[in-house]
Amino acid sequence: MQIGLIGLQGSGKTKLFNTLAGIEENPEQPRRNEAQIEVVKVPDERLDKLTEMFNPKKKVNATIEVYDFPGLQTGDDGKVRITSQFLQNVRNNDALFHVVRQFENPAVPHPLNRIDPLADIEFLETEFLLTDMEFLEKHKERLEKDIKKIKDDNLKRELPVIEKCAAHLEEEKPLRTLALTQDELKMLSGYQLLTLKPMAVAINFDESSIEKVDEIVNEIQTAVAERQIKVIPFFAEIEYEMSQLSEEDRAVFMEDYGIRESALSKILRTSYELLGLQSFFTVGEDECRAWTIKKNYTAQQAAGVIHTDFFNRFIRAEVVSYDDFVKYGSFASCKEAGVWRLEGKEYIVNDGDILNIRHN
Ligand SMILES: Nc1nc2c(ncn2[C@@H]2O[C@H](COP(=O)(O)OP(=O)(O)O)[C@@H](O)[C@H]2O)c(=O)[nH]1
Ligand SMILES: [Mg+2]
Repeated sequence: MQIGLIGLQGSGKTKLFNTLAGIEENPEQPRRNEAQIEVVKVPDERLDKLTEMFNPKKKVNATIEVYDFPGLQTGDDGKVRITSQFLQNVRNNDALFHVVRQFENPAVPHPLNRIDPLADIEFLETEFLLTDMEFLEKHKERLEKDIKKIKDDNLKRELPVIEKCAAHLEEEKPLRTLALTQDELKMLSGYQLLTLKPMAVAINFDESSIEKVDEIVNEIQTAVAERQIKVIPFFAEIEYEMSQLSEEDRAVFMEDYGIRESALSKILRTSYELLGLQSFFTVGEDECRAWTIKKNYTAQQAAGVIHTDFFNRFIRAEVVSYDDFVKYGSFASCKEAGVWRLEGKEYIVNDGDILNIRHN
């Protein structure tokens, strides 16, 4: 899974990125303005508990790739430019986090000289909408020409889908709010349409506005709920300082500031929510490991995430839920209690299932 931090320059993306990745900033080094990627471990208390119970040689957390992209800047005309490089960057991500600025910092001017998160959100949403419209218009023309030239049923089937998307955008609605079938989504998947991407907004507050956080977040969430954008607050500067502390000191620090959940935890939780993801576990003396899958995955599909061979040679899955396992303490006790199950390939995996795949 791949998520990208995007937004205007100076909104706090790199600060957030460094916090998520646990990178220590070097004040001597000038800030770079290029894309960076870091593989971030997904913290998981259930995996920690299983590791404690099995004492394996290795613990392997699920991971997520986080991208920090260069911020959008104003050109000579004073307008912010969406560059082709930016669009290229954005297209490869599964979900986007638009970092917008609520903090005041005269030393770092906002590219449009305003502190107005909603206006910043509208700005990028409009740009995305226009980009998709333009793409679909051109694509439709091409499609219509091709349909005349070659008789291809797939092309013919695609045309009404493209038209439906274009009509939705005409109403100024992002494509993520359009009801599309699995089939239709598959047709569109190659085009990497921007407004089809799951989107969250992360509002960067400073310590002086901690009391206003709930009010501002509620207001903005209400304004963008219709567009299926999820809004989360965070505190780039404070949380960066925190990320450099020991775990104990961090807890005290969070308490002092009244921060209930770290930026990392919020970003991950939101990503799982937006993308419809969940975890399952594999356990043993060698390794305890968390895996990320889509919510409706079957046991066979989950097996395929571990290894393609497990998908191809799948026989059955041994299944115990995490809660049952912790309650009974071992596979033997789970069997005795009747909560250990053998499931076939169509079994829909639940969040927190412990799986052992039988294959030939
Ligand atoms: N006061 C304050 N400054 C911040 C905050 N977040 C970022 N900054 C500063 O704003 C500048 C730009 O931040 P950066 O993360 O590089 O922004 P980016 O362009 O979005 O990557 C840096 O000097 C940060 O220290 C914040 O929450 N409060
Ligand atoms: Mg940056």
